[in-house]
Amino acid sequence: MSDKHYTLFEEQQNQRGINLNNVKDKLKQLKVETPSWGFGDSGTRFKVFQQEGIPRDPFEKFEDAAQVHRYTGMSPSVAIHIPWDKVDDYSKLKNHASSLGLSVGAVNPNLFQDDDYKFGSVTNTNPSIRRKATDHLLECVDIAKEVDSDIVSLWFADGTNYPGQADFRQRKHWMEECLQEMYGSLDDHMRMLIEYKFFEPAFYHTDLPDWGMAYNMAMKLGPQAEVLVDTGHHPQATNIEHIVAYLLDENRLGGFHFNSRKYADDDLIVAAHNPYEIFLILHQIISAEDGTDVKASKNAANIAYMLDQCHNIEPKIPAMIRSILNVQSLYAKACLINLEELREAQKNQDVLAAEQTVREAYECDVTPLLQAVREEMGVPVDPMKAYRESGYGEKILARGKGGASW
Ligand code: PSV
Ligand code: MN
Repeated sequence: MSDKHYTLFEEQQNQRGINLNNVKDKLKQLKVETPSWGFGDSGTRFKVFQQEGIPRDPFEKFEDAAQVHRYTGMSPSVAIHIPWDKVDDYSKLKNHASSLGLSVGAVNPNLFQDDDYKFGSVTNTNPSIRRKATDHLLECVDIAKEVDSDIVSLWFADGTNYPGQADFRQRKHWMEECLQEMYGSLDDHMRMLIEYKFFEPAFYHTDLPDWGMAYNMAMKLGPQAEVLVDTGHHPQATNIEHIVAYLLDENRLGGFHFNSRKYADDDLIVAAHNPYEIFLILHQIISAEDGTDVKASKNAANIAYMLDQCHNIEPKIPAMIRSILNVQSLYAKACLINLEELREAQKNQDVLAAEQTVREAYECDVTPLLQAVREEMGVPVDPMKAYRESGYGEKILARGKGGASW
C-alpha cells in the first residue's frame, strides 16, 4: 500500500472529523495476551486431533507465542494455566519469556480436571476438597508473584446437572469463603479476575453463571477483584457491549477474553462470526476511555485483553495471528467513530444519525491505516504473509506429533 493511499485515507478521515494521529497512538498501545493452551493440542469432547509441531512443554509454547508477537507487535505476554504449565522453576520460565521479548501474563488456576472436582472444587461438600482447591488458588497467587504477573484469572467449572443435586446457597457461601482466603494473599498491586460462564460443563446450574453474580462476588471481596468477560460465555443474543459498558461504569471490568462463537463456547478465531459484535464492544471501551468520566476512563485503559481460543483443526500460530489482526482491525474501525457527533445525535434523539455514525465507521476500509501503523511499529505490513514465509511453521514439524495438550 502506497503513501498515496494513506494520504487519501487521512484526508477522508479529516473530513469526518477524525484525528488519525490519536487513532495511531491508540492502535500502537493495543496489546492482547495469547493463551499458552492455545498452542497445545486441543479438541472437542469427541476427539483431540493431534497436530505435528505442537510444543512439547511450556518453554516451547512461549517460543510459538513469540512468533505471534514478532509479526504483530501486539501480544507481548502469555497467559499460563496451572498445572498445564507447571514447571520446577518458574524463574526459569520467566527468564525464558523475557529472552523471547515476552512476559508471563495472567496465571489461571485449573479446578476442573482433577477427579476430586467431579462434584465441585470450592463448592464441594467435602471440606478437604475445598481445602485442596483453595490451596491450589494460593499456589497460583505464589506463582504469579514468582513470574512477576499481577493477574490471577479465575474460572470455575463448578455446577450441577440435576435439580436437587446440591444446595445453591450453601455452595455460594463456600465459594465466598475460599475466594476470601485467596484475596487475602494478594499483594497490593495484584488483581483477581472473576470469569463467569452460563453453562458447560454443568448443564443445570453453574455457580458463577453471569456477570451480575461475578460482580457481586468481586464487590464482596474488595477493590482488587474484578469481573472478566469472555465473549463465548453468554446465552445467545446477550448484549455483551451493554454488560461491558455497565461494568466500566462500575469500574469493575478487569479482563476480556476474545474468541468467536456461533452456538456456545466455540472458541473460534476472533470475529469469525459476528465481527460487528466485537466492534460494538470495543466502541464501548473506547467511548469510556475517551470520555469525561475519569474512573471509567482509567478502568478502560486497564483492561487485560486476552485471546481465549483453542484451534482444533487449524494450525495454531497463524490462527492466533489471524485473531490478533482481526481484533486490531475492529479496534481501528471502532476508533473511527466520531464520538462528538454520536453524543450530539444522542442528545438530539436523532436515532438514524446516531446509528449511521456508528455504522459508517465500521464500513471504513482501515487497510491503509493498519499498514501505516505496522510500518511505524516496525512489524511487517502483512504479518500473516511474513509468518508464512518465515519457515517457522515447517521448522517446528521436527517436534513431531504428541506435543502438549491442554
Ligand atoms: C472456560 O471456558 C475458559 O474460558 C476459561 O477462561 C478457562 O480458563 C479457559 O476457558 C481455558 O479452558
Ligand atoms: Mn475464558
